[in-house]
Amino acid sequence: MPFDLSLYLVTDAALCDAYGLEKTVEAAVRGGVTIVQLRDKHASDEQMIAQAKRLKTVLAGTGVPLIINDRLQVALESQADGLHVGQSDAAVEEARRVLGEQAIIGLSINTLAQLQAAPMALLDYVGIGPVFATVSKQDHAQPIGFGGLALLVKACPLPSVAIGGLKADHAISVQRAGANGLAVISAICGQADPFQAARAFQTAVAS
Ligand code: TZP
Ligand code: MG
Repeated sequence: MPFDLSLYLVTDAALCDAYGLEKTVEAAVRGGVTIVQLRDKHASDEQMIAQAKRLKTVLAGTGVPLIINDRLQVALESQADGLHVGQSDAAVEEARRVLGEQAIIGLSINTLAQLQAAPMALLDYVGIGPVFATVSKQDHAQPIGFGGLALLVKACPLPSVAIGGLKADHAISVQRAGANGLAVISAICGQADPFQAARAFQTAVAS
């Protein structure tokens, strides 16, 4: 499946409470989200597989891929489009072997050493950050700012998406740093109107 990193929504079930996950994702995609990652640190694998299947129904026909955070088995059993792993998650090698050539596989990167150690040939994209400190990820690594982002993007042979504390106003700085897109949790999921929130990002990304 072809993918577009320009506006990457990462979900948080608690923040999507007001409308529920499916309605929030549906609105965000209507607003311009180009790729969706199901991320849930609390659900069981079974719960997450069921949620992924519901999101696949929401995304059917939109061309927006569904990526699963961390859990290889969930990605496999839900037949999601791909998997995103962090530095301490399932090995990229195993993910590629199990999910196959067609899967979209992404890896989180915070430092040049991590970038240099990444198995680029097995990956489709990297997530770079956090750009800013954020409450959406409790154990996040040291924020890198736009300067750090630019350095890592420059050293990265793959498409990249910036993450961490990003708002629509940051689109210009992310683009100047050379990243292909912005990944966002709270500035879309946690908003009273996720459609308008996504729309604001899309407008900023496109201008
Ligand atoms: N990885 C690095 S920062 C982050 C993740 C999953 C959370 C980003 O959330 P927000 O609300 O967009 O700052
Ligand atoms: Mg992880």
